Amino acid sequence: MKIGIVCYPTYGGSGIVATELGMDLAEKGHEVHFFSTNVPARLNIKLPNIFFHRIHVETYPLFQYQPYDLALSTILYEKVLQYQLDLVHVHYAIPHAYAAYFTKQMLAQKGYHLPIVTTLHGTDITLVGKHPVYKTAVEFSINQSDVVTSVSESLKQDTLKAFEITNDIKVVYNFIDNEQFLPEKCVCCRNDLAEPNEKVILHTSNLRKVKRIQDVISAFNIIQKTIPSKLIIAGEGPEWELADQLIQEYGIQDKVKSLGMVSDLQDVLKAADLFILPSEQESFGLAALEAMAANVPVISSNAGGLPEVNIDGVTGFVCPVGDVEMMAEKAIYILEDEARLLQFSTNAKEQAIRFDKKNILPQYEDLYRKTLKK
Ligand code: GMT
Repeated sequence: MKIGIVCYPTYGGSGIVATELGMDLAEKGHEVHFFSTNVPARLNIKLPNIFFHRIHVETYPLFQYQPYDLALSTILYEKVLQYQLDLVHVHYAIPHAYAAYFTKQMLAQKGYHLPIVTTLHGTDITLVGKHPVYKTAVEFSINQSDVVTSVSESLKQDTLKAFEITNDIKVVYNFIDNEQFLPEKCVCCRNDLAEPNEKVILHTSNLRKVKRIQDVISAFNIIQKTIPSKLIIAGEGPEWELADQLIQEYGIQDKVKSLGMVSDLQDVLKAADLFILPSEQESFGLAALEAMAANVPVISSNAGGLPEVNIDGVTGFVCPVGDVEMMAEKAIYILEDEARLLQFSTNAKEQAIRFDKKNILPQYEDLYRKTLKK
């Protein structure tokens, strides 16, 4: 098939999922055309079967906000015709599903049928999409898509609650390539991060408010009083200053290391003993799945789709949002006993294998094929 993929190029989860999906489809022999404002963070455009089309948004001083969706509709229209694409798969509804709908209409004028697949990723529904200023248009574009998928059952239910949906929503979980996570611990990296007798507790995110980075610090402050440990934070974002202030207040600056944006995240994951993700909202929690693929158990909140990924008492623990005492207590329970830690880490890996790309990719391919038959 010839598939167009529209995504944001940043380190956000939706861009990562779209990129990994596109590269895997290309490896399977499909022709994949990426549309984004920049080359997506993890995209290797040198790979065969991969094309990249930049969405160039022309700036004009009259506009306070530049019309990104018009630029996207236009380039989609041109490239679909030029390369005779079979379908377009948009990641993150806003405004991608809306722009794709207009491309579809423009192409229909030429007698060209373009199926649109829309994947809902989370904040396009739970934070931004249901806001009254966007709701009607988001609802319309979801209902006009030929196929709609959501990355968890929880997100599907949130979508059905927030909008009047007339379309079927298929749950297609996010996935991981377990082959990228070799079982050996990355010893060199681990030695850089902590002393041999210390445990490595990891948090990775874009440090936005929704990630509740203050809960990561507060839970770690309790944990480190019982378990010799280091907290490693990978990622950058607007809440870092607040987190840093809290670290100073607790006086734990020598036990916390911020790595900023990390390109070799797999090595850091492999060096970790425990992953912590206390988010306020999380439709899936791709970061938690990446940790599990590296044999790392997870302490998470119970927000959104996290309980579908992190199985309470098996791959880690699921705690109420904001309950840092419980998060610390469960973390200590896992870390204080080596045999227990090994059991949780084995369970985490088994769960990651259930979400392997081999199991998830064919689901997208089946959906694509069905759109072509419509
Ligand atoms: O909010 C983010 O972390 C980024 C956001 C995105 O759309 O780029 O992530 C969402 O999509 C990811 C991939 O499907 C999910 O794993 C994240 O849970 C989800 N984030 C939220 O729902 C807050």
